[in-house]
Amino acid sequence: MKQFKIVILLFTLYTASVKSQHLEDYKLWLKYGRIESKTVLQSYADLVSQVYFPAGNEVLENAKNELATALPNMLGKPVEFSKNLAESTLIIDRYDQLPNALQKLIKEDVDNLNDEGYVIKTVAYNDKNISLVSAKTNIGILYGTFRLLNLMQMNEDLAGVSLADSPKIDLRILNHWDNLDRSVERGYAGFSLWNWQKLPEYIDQRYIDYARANASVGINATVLTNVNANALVLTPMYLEKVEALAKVFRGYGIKVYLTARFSAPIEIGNLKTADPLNEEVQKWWSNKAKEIYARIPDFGGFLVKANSEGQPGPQNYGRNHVDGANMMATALKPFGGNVIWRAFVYSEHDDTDRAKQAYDEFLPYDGKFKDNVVVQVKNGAIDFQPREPFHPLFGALKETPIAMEFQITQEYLGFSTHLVFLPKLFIEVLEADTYQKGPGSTVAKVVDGSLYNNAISAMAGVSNIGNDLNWTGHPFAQANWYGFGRLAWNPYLSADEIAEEWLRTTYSNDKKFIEPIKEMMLTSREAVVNYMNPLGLHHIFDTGHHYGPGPWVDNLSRPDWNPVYYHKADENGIGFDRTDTGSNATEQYAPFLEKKFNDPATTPEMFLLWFHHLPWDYKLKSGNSLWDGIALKYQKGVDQVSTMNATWENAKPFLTAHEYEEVKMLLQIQLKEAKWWRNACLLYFQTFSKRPLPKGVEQPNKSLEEYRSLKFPFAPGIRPQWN
Ligand code: GCW
Repeated sequence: MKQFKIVILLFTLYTASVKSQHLEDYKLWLKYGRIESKTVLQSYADLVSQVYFPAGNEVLENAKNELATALPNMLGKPVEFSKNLAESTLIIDRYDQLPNALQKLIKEDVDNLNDEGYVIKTVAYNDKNISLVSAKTNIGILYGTFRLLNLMQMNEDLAGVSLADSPKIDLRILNHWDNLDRSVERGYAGFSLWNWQKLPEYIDQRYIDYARANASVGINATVLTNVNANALVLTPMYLEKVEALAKVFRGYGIKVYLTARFSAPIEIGNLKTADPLNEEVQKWWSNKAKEIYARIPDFGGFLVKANSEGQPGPQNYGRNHVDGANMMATALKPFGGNVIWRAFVYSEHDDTDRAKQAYDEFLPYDGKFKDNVVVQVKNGAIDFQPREPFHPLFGALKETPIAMEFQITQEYLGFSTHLVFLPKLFIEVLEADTYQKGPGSTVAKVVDGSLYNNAISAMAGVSNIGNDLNWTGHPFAQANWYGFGRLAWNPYLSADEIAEEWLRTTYSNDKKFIEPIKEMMLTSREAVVNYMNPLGLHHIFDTGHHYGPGPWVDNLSRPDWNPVYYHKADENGIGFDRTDTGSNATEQYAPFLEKKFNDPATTPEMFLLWFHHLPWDYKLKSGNSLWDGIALKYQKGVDQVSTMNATWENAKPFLTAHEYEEVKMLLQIQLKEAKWWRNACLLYFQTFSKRPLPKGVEQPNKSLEEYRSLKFPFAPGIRPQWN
């Protein structure tokens, strides 16, 4: 009997710990674990021994609550809030509320802040050193509070801290590709967070935790619905639900946007047309805007995918993107709303190189949009590939605010199974020099609006969030959400800094853990490029779901959906000639880059086959032939994933069993899939190159036919058919 009881007890303890470990994943980078170092603990206990934090407004209450939850967790004792400013050790308050004597001490810092910025500073006041968190606005206070907690989680020395920070980009916005049936297009972390069925009454705790996580990295807007839009979300039944979400998010400084289906006036408005120049249509949108703002006074606006991949748009009526965007902009303008108009366009009726089409179509519209329109452009000219040169519209559009669209969800980077630290990719694009206003005209400067002094600056990230217990499917995919937010706040941060912050707040402050794991994160992006799309290869993914390799696919209805269109492998060689002897996509870049990209010798090898069709025995910088070079890159990618596995193995002592196991299992799948990519691609390309695999490249253990026969009708991320 006694033994039995012990077994029961052990089992209960075991299940409780498994459960709570899963809940640890749920907490993201806001774990607020107990601080281990005694000295740090003591210095923080002194710092917060008496906290003055008058609230009285929703945003401030949320900030104060965050502090009231986090501090006891980290310090092991309750926090004392005081009404007595003069005796407090930590003062958190808006600048205009502070006594003059305190204002004077931070005036210069505050003057340099924008409306969302904050100051965290140690100042001498009443004969002692105190810490001050201040800002011009309530939202600045919220961001400052999160930053303070972030620094504490990283055990930073706060005695003498002096930090002033403001976001460099106005609109830091997540794009959810969430459908009303809760499926998520290209979503690999379960179903949509938005439980439309239970809204508006039922407010899931996840909405609040989602908002906290976003606010903690400065994300200030969210588009709730898929760009492949459903007009129903604009009907009163859904708007009531959207209103409930907007109410939660408002308290965290997050504005709600919706996707607007261009044909909505017909589908839900009973009109015969959606022609943007038709007066009734214009009136319909104006009334719709009025109706939305009556419910949601701080509604952000519309995100629109028009005349792209079958979505309706102004061209259905012989009008253009400017007509469509400006019509919606006029409707939103009286209420302060924006139109975010996507430039992801390419047509099956146009046989121009797909990479050129968006530039060709949008450049003539530069300067023609109303001032509340932002044109949103994907980071590359094709489609969120593991690596692409920056989209030539960056820097070329000079009089139009241009938003960067990154994809956080890993449609082409191993879904939520592969560990890929995306800030490396994002930063490579942001650091790229467009040369459009001379050297130093980086994409980051275009996006933050500083190069051309744009009225609005914006960075969008296609969300990787779903209702999985850990939000993002892969625990390390949380770092991509975090990293997107940090870069939208400051596009000049380094990948190293971001990885380090995330590791320290998510896992551990132990250097012996951080250094190797950070290294693993920083190389993971190059690894995925190597084992999927080395040397500028792109879009060789299997049909539709984009899961796994499909370089052989040649039977899709549109030529530019077929991988063979992109790699153009034949007996002579491989690659897409985009130079002046080919599609001439290079001419869309500034002259300096055009020249560089026109010559394979001066094209960075990472973009070689993006711009050039080259013979199999073309000599690479390493001295290897192109064929050998491709094969060795694929092998290198696999080897890098093996190293990632070994690195994780070594990290075991620093992790709980659950933390260790979940990533270990995922890394093993990643290794298996990296080999699959290498084998399938090399066997297929070998049918053209007719050359043996070079030394050091493992022989595939299956035949090309076996790889070609694989089918995945239920791969995630594609909209299910309910009938
Ligand atoms: O890459 C493609 C995706 C589509 C997506 C589209 C877009 C929302 O495969 O699923 O549709 O991009 O960005 O509009």
